[in-house]
Amino acid sequence: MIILHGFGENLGVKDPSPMVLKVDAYLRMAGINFTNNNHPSNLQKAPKGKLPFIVDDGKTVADSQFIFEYLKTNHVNLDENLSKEESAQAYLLTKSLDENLYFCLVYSRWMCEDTWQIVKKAFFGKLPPIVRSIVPTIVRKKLKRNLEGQGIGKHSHNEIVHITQQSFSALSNLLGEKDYFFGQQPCSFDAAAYGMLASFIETTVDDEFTQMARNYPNLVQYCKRIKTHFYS
Ligand SMILES: N[C@@H](CCC(=O)N[C@@H](CS)C(=O)NCC(=O)O)C(=O)O
Repeated sequence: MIILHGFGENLGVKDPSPMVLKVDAYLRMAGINFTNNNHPSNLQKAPKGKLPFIVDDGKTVADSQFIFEYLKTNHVNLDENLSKEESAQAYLLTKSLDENLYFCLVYSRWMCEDTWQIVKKAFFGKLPPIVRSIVPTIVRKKLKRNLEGQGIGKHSHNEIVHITQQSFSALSNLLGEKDYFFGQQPCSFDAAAYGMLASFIETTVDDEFTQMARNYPNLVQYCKRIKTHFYS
């Protein structure tokens, strides 16, 4: 039985990490049996210091991309009905969310002052008072450095809003009236897209970034469709 290690429900979503959500979605869409092991302390056990990771009968696989590859080879390949060209597109589109839109989400949660106050309370509010007064600032500084190193953090606020808007607009145009991005059946990119879109659309956070995503009716419907089919 596969055990998916994540942070656990927060900010109104099953997991505040879009990477954990995307693996959770893949497992559900593929109908693979699994259980969740949810706790922020999983981060200390994570082989690469990041979540998600899975353990399957004693074998540990870390990183959502490697997990997808492992699941495709050893369990169910959600992309088996895609052509070679479509598979390539699904891979590159996934990377666009992982390596670009993801960092806009991190910026919105950790760097925008109003949202940061909500996130700080949600992520660190239960820590003992002294730890609570120190740890959030340290983690926030680390993330600021990461965002600058990645590049997104070098842009102005308005430029990051623009980049985010471009991603939502492209996703909305790509999905159009279809049920899933590549047709009638979900593929690996739908798991990745749902993980990322749910982080903006289904969260209780209400800010400029989440409002932007909620302005695309077909993306909102898409999340609802996946929730109904795979999470009820
Ligand atoms: N490339 C990794 C990225 C995973 C990742 O960035 N996880 C974040 C949460 S979304 C994390 O664990 N961050 C904790 C940290 O960096 O300390 C994947 O796709 O799984």
